[in-house]
Amino acid sequence: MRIDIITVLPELLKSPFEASILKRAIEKGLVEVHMHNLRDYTDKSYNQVDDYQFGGGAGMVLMIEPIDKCISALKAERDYDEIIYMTPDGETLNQKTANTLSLVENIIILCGHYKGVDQRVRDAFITKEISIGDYVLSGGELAAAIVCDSVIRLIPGVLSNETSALTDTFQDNLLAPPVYTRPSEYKGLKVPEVLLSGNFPKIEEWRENEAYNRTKRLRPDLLKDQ
Ligand code: 6GU
Repeated sequence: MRIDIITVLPELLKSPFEASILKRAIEKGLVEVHMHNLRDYTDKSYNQVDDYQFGGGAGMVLMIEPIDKCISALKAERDYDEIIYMTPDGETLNQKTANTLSLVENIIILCGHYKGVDQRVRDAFITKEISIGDYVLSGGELAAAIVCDSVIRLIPGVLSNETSALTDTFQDNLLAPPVYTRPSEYKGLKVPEVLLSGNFPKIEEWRENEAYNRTKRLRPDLLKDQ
């Protein structure tokens, strides 16, 4: 998979790709992530990429021309499955979207900033608009990093234990069951007996039960979605 991220703040998007699972996925060649600074695609003085909005109102708007130049340059090199715009009024990211995106070859992610982008960018170039929740961030960069993390870890071969993504919270619309590690007793706090029993069918049954009960208690809305 190849991900091209268009941003006015590439420095905000460095560190998430320089540690742990995302770093390893890149090193293994399972994903390529390329940052494009929008300011490299403007001919205006002071590398201007934004301007006041028509009709008046507070806040700057990212202009269509540099975005068009950047997207066109990328599209001239390869086909893209999705051109995503990060925006608080997009569809809320969930596990299903992450699963779907993990199966495609090439995506562009455009990060909004200030008041966002000229609406004509959204109308003419964007195929999918994603939000990460009902609150406002100062830009789409951190949200883009979250989309990348949720997608890249699902690419086959990225997680060392291939089955571990299958038991994540939200797969099958269930929260994950509780997990424990050594010691089996700490200051009187005990690990559930069944997990120490070695009876694997019984352990599986216990986990399914716990996952269901936890979901019912903490996120009953997930059970209604089925
Ligand atoms: Cl994608 N962008 C911004 N600026 N704020 C957000 C968001 C995105 N998702 C939730 N809040």
